Amino acid sequence: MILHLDMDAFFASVEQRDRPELRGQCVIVGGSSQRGVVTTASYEARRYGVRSAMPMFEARRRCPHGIVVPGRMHRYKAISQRVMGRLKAFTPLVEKVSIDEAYMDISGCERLHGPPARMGRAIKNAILEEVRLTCSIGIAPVRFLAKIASDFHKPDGMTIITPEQVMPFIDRLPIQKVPGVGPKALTTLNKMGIHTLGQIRHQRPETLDRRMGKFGARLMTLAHGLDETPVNPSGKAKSFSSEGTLARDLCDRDLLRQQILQHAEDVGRQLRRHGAKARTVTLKIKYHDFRQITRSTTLAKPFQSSADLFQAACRLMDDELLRQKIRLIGVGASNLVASRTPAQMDLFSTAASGPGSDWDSVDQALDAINIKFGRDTINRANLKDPSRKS
Ligand code: TTP
Ligand code: MG
Repeated sequence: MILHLDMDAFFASVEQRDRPELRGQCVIVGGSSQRGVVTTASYEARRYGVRSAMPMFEARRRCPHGIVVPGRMHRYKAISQRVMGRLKAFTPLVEKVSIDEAYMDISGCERLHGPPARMGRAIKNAILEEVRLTCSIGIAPVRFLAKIASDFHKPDGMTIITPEQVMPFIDRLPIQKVPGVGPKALTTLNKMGIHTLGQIRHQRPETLDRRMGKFGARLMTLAHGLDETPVNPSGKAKSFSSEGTLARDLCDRDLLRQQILQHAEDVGRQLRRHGAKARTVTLKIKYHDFRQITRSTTLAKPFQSSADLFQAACRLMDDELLRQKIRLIGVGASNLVASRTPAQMDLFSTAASGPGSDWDSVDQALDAINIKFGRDTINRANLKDPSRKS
C-alpha cells in the first residue's frame, strides 16, 4: 500500500500558525507588487476564488479584504524538514516529492502500526503534534491513486482506496484527475469521447499511441490499475530549475538572454552542488497573455556547466517565434546522471566547454566565491551567444 501526504494550503497555513492574528482570515501568500502572482491562499481565501498562480491584481479583485503576505521560503523549508523527519519515524520508505508532499510505502507496516486507516490517523496526529498543521492523506495499492486520493477530501482529509475498490474507482475517475493530463491532452481525449480513466481500457493501443504518443501507453497502464513506480526514498532530485517573472514584459532577445544567463547560472550551481549532470535542458516561457510553453532539447553528452545550459536554452529561444511579449522565463535541467559517471570525451570537439575545459574551472571558481561570500557576489558579464557566429 502506498500513502500520499500533502500539507493543506501549506505556505498560508504556516503563516497562520506563526501569526495567530491571521487565523480564520483570508491569507494570500505571494508578491504584492502589481506584477506579483499568488503562491498559495488559505482555504478562507479560496472560497472567493483565489488560486495559486493567479495574478495578484485578480486575487485582490476577487478577495479585496484578503491579507497579502510575502513568502518566507526558509521558514517553509524548516517546517517541511520537521514533517519529513516525523514521517521517517513510521517507515524509512519515505520519498519527499515537493516541499509539502511525500509518498510512503506502508506495505508490511500493519503489524507495527495497525491497518492503513489507523496508520493514516496516527500520521495525521503526529504531524499536528509536531508542527501544529493539518495535512491530507490518500492511501491506495498504487502510487497514482494514492496521490489522487489525498486530494479528495482536502483540507484535513483522508481517503482510502482498498484493492477491491481500485477498478470501480478507475471506471468513474474523471480523466483530468490523472497526473499528466493537462488542458491539451484533455481536449484530445475528450474529442476521442474519453471522459473517464476507465474508458481508456476500451481503446485500441495503436489509436492511443497515434493520438497521445508515449503518454497513451502510460494511460493504458494506469487504466488497468497498474503503476509500478516505486517509492524512492533516496530523495535524489529528478530535475533542477530556476525561473522568474520579469520586471516588465519583454520581447527583446538580448535582454531575454540576460535573464536566461542568470537562470542558467542558478541551475548550473544546483547541479554542481548536488554532484549531478543533466542531459535535457528545458526553456519555459510565459507570454503576456499567460499562455505558457516549454521547449526541451536533449544533448549528446551530460553537462553541468552553466555555459552549456545557457547555450542550449538560447538555441531553444532562437527556434521560437516570439509572437508576444514575455512575462516569465525559466530554465530547467532534467534527465540527471551522477556526475561521477565518466563523460565520453569528444575526440573532434574544440568547443570551450565539457569536462576539464576552461568553463569547468570558471564554474568552480564562481561557485567557490559565491559560497564563501554569498549568492551572486560574482557573475558572468556575458557568455558566448550561440546565435552570433563571431
Ligand atoms: P500545493 O500542495 O499544490 O498547494 P497548497 O499546499 O498550498 O494547498 P493544498 O491544500 O491544495 O495542497 O503546493 C504546496 C506549496 O507549494 C504551496 O503552499 C505554495 C507552493 N506553490 C507554489 O509556489 N506555486 C504554485 O503554483 C503552487 C501550486 C504551489
Ligand atoms: Mg499542499
